[in-house]
Amino acid sequence: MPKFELPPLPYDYNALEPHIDEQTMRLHHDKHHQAYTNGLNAALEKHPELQEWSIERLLQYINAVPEDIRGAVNFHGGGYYNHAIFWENMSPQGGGEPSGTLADAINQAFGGFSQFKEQFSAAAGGVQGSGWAWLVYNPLTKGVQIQTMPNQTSPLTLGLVPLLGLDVWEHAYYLKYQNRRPEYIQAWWNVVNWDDVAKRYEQARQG
Ligand code: MN3
Repeated sequence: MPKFELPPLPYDYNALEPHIDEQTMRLHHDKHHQAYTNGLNAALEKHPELQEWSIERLLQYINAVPEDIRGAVNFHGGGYYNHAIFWENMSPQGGGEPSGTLADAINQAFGGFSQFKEQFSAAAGGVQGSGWAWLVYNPLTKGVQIQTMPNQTSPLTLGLVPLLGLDVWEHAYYLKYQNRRPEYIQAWWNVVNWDDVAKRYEQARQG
């Protein structure tokens, strides 16, 4: 019995059309996310003593993971966790702007939502090769910040709590947008599930 299982998409494969196309969602969830899940389980099979560890603990304490599987857990475990957040960060009823305490935190950090959107889009567009852009909560500053991460490495490995992630691997957009990553980024804002981001922010704030 594998420890981790592929979480189901919280909506239909075509639900994010036209912003994110059905074929991309099918491949991204059923093939890519499944592969990270399988890779994580395969790595953990070599170390049954880690069976009780949650995915958050594995990533937050990545340096405590045995060296022979550390790279695999960082990559596949990060991929498993990042994508689980990514699906929930989006909704067919998404878009618009955050409200409440999350909006306050964004305004405090960036001076306003439009400034945040601009800086986040630039950060995502600037990721070299494969990686992610994140809005994270920093427990040290008790504020939010933008953090880009290479490949599948999770912000948790830096002690940062992921709130909103944008996958800018080519597999996330190439079928529909080809080399036009900025178009994909602009379209993605239309499906951001701010309720989910706000929920993560409140949980992070409360430790
Ligand atoms: Mn991906």
